Amino acid sequence: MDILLGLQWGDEGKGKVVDFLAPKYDIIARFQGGPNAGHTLEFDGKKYVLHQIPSGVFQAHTINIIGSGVVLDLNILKQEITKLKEGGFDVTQNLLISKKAHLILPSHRLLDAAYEAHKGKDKIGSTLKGIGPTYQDKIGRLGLRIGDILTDNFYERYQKLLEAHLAILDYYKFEYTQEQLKELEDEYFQSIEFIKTLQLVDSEYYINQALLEGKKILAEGAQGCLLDIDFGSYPFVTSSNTFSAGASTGLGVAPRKLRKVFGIFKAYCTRVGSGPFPSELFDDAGQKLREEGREFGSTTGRPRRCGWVDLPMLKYAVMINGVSELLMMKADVLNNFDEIKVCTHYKLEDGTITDEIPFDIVNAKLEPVYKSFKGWQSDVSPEIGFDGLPVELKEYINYIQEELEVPITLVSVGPDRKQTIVAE
Ligand code: 2SA
Ligand code: MG
Repeated sequence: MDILLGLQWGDEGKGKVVDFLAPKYDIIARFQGGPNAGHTLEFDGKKYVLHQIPSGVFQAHTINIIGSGVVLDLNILKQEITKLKEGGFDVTQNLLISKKAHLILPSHRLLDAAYEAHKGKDKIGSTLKGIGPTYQDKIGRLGLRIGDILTDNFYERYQKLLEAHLAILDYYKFEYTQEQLKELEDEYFQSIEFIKTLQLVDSEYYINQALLEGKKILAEGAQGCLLDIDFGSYPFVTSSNTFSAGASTGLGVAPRKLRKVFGIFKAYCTRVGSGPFPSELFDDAGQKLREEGREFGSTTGRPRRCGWVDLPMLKYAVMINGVSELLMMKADVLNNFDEIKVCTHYKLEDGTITDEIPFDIVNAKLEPVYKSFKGWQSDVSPEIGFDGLPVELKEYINYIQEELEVPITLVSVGPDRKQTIVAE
């Protein structure tokens, strides 16, 4: 099984690359996260955003699996499936959902909002999709899973958990109306009936059997490695293991069956939500990156924070993920820049220069140390191939791959499937 994951704070372009690589795979599987993800794909002049459904759904022969490590919002899943169907893609035949995936309940979403309000100015900047509270219940051994909707006592178990959630909402003095909750619940129970008609499976058996049969599987990461619950800038992280080992725990595949790790990063860097971002730009260059890169959250529409590539972060990501190939995305966004910078080190308060991430990254006062590159100042057509890339872009690519000691094997020069250049 190969893995594709983001090496920054998400939105690196995972959806586009999974869709591009999908013809080489039999199965695409999501292993963590939920509707907080927004994977954007463009082809034939149309744009699609997927939240919970794996990005292989546009390939007729690819099986798509929502693995046990994912948390699912059934309303959003129903909406996603319905919208795809309206667009001419009936995904239900090729979509398998793990019975062990945990359910995001309507009250988890209210809890998410309550916790964020309680944190005030220290809020995480959550997508408010109920991700944190659902993983909390999973780890607290209180949660409900997809397979539970098929059992007789589901409703009683739902009620019991709901009561506990309502007590917490009272504790936080979170205001909501009974109508609001009822509306969410009505839609939820309708969605449950719809989801029951889908293929709910023991996905760990399915995947391991497929591996025995020599099928090729790609695990599709969501968010980014720097948002990992254990290795990200805690507490400004998401609530799952977004790094490569998460594919093992989130799908039930043994570590020794993991092979390639595709690490994907933007030719610059973005972050949405709160938390440290040493190479963030607050000037015209940052604004230009946001505009040229259309950097707005694909789930929430929030403007994304923009900055230069951060090598210490990427080195860390390469280390913990065991990245075997690097894929550089959105290089075209830099087409019209005179100067491009890379943060190579941090200067700490005591003057130390380091390329390691300090433990207290959240409070550390560090200054990025930059190396400057000349921009290529031209459009890059996908037809020119790797060898035909502008010299300045080649220099930029060479520097990064040498520093990270991993080859860059793909450069994306536009949002469309076709705007992709692969190294021979
Ligand atoms: P959550 O909702 O509990 O997972 O939020 C916790 C932090 O994780 C960040 N996060 C994300 N960062 C980038 N992209 C994400 N997906 C969407 C997108 C986000 C959007 O594709 O643009 O539309 O705003 C994503 N999901 C979670 C989040 O910002 C918090 O910092
Ligand atoms: Mg996204």
